[in-house]
Amino acid sequence: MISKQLNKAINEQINKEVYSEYLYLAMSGWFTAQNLDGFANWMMVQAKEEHDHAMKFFNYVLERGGEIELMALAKPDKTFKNPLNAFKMALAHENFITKSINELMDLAIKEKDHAAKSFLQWYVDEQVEEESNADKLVKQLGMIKDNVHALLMLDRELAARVYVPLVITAP
Ligand code: OFO
Repeated sequence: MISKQLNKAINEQINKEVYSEYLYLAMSGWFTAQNLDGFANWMMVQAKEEHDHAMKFFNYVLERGGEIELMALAKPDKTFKNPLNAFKMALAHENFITKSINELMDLAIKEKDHAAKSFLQWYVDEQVEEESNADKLVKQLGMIKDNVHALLMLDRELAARVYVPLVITAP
């Protein structure tokens, strides 16, 4: 059984993951409005992955005999200065999520909850990829600057990203 403290912290993390979904959905909508459909696709795939991250936590809480308590969602921005600015925000957000996952892991270690540690390791590893993906795009957009041709080439590349659903064990 999961401790009350870890249960509460994971419920808060579910909110952060659903907010991530919300944020990337907002960015996807904005990119579509800018006629950058590849960027919009990348963000839409990201939003779906965030939903999976939330659901993986959701099922885990129930599997460990805990209680789900959903919290109010914050409102993400609806417009972004430019593509680089949007990806800088995405990277900053992923850095924040990594910190939050690490704090969950610290708590599981403190509580000697080995099952939670094993479960959380997936998120620790996932965050390496999350930060790296956003960081790469921040760097590429930094190189592109105002070069519209290069921006459209990157847009084509990002159109190829495909959503692969996460296999989540039901409680
Ligand atoms: Fe769930 O990893 Fe991004 O936020």
